Amino acid sequence: MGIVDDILGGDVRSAARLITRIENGDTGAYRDLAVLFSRAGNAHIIGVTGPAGAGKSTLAGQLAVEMARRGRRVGIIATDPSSVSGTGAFLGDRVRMKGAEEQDIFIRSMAHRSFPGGVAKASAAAAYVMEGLGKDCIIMESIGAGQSDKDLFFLCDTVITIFTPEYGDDIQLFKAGLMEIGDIIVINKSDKPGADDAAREIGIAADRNARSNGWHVPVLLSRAVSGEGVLDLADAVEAHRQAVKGQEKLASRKAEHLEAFLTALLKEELWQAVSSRITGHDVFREFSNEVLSGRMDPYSAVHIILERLGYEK
Ligand SMILES: Nc1nc2c(ncn2[C@@H]2O[C@H](COP(=O)(O)OP(=O)(O)OP(=O)(O)O)[C@@H](O)[C@H]2O)c(=O)[nH]1
Ligand SMILES: [Mg+2]
Repeated sequence: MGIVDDILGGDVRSAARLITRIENGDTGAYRDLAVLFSRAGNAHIIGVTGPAGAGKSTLAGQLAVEMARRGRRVGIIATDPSSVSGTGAFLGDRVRMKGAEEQDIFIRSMAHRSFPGGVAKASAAAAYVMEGLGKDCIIMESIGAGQSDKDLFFLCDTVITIFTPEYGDDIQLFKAGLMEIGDIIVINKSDKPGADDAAREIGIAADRNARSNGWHVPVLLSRAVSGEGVLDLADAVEAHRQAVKGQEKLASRKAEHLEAFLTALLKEELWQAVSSRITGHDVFREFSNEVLSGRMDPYSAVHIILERLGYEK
């Protein structure tokens, strides 16, 4: 039996192995991925974003357990800002604390490596593999990079944006960027002072950002460490899924997202393919010396390097 059959049969180790191969850029694994992709598309993909330390992992873990209690088969894809990846031990510990083992939650952490959207290049692939494994609810935690997280919507049907009462006016722009993509907004750490004020203020801003699809963005309070607010969050997640499910626009939205993801992936692969060739080239060294010695500006240098190497526009 091939690895795809093993995965479709529910073999967790085969799933983990295929994800690792894709993460390592093993193109030999793409044939297997293609089979899983052709069967995927029905799982509910939930993105979790928000500033560093807002409680994304804690809340994702709590939500995962609650969704599993409601009968969903849950997977979690966490994004690790460092370059090492693995089984998501840290997040895993949190979810395990909640007794996730008997809920059969599949957890995977991926190295970010600056891919757009605050997730990893192989995160989408991991979702296809998890769906093959039988997961119908996949929670994806982004690194919360701010503006670039707008791209998270590529991959997700429902995006949860988490804030805490600790964020003041100085990050309005950052907040606005993250708010725009949130289908559900959560003010976590509601045990801290100012939570009600933050919820009110963000609620007003959310009303201003009303969606064209008629979905009203709820602003919820939570205390992820104790699990308070998680039931309401799970209700909101289910309500959002129902709200967008029946819409004609859904198919075109999915197509639009997939095309945006395709472009992001192409950009990434193109850069990987040419960057080492460029930076290792004599021409690069020659003109980088020109810039470092102050004889040429960086704009002219890049223009000439690309021209010399045949990449001119
Ligand atoms: N007081 C309080 N602390 C919380 C709450 N939720 C999470 N924390 C704590 O906040 C810290 C960060 O939580 P994480 O879940 O790791 O946050 P994160 O957003 O995933 O962090 P990064 O992935 O590192 O950006 C941990 O020490 C949590 O225990 C809460 O509701 N109240
Ligand atoms: Mg985290």
